[in-house]
Amino acid sequence: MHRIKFVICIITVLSPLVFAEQFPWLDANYNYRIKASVDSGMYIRKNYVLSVDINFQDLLKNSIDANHIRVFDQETQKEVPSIAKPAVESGGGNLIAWLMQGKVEPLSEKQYFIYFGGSGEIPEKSNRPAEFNIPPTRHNLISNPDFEENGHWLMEGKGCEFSDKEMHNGKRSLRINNSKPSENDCYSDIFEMKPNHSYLLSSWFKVSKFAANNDGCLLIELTFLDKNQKPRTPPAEENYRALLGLSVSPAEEDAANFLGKWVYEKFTFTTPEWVNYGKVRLRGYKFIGEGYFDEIRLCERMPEKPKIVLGKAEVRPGFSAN
Ligand SMILES: [Ca+2]
Repeated sequence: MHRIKFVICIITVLSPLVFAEQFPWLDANYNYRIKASVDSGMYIRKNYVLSVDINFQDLLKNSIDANHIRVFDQETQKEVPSIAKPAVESGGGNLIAWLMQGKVEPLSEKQYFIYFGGSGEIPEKSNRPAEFNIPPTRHNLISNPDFEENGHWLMEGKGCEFSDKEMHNGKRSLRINNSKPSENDCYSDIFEMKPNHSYLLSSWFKVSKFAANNDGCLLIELTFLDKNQKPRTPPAEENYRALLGLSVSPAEEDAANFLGKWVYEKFTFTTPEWVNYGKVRLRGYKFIGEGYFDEIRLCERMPEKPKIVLGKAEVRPGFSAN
């Protein structure tokens, strides 16, 4: 049995459609394709599972059948085992994973084409080896991160609640409505973390209104906790927390860029050696106004991985989308 490692590479493709050039169209059952150029990186890879996120909804202004997404190796001109499923981190779109078959030397380059948007009869997939299962989506440490259910968040202050007024996904988000700065807090459950590990924290934020004298931010404050689930603070420990926020200042000319819009922010960090647990607090730091949080993700990052660069989506010659 081969040992299979997984890699996630998140790339959003928003390029306009272009017409196919250079490489022949390997399968006329599909109307679109995207080239994926892979640099294998610093290690030998054996039957490595590569993956990318592609938001087909953004790309085609239309949803597609995930069963009709296939990956072809440009060199062998053969289809390789692949799977497609809804992406966990992208705020929509699909995660497409495929097998980089066999042994691939370090610093090798490979090219694949991801074909999609087929019409007519497309054969069922039959080439997936038994050990190629759906990659484990990176485990989100936050419980109820989309606020779709009740529980797992402790709210302090009347201006803090699950809300169906705004949502980035599902039907609800977390609303903080401060009539004075830093008025309301919302705390997650405590979760386990590993020391000396790299993590990615991300969230969607939305400010629907703020006071003219406001100069604060919507903030996710991740406090590291030790084996007794206790925090440390300066001066005992400088690296005692990680912060992710959306600055909300009327002094910034780009207020129009965030006001009334969902904004995605992310932050990577490494935990100190004493950390065994963590906890996040959602708040409007020095913030007066109404803000929302949704789709909070806190995931362990993967070790060194191949680089994948996606090309523009190409349209099959002779196919007209209209
Ligand atoms: Ca939600």
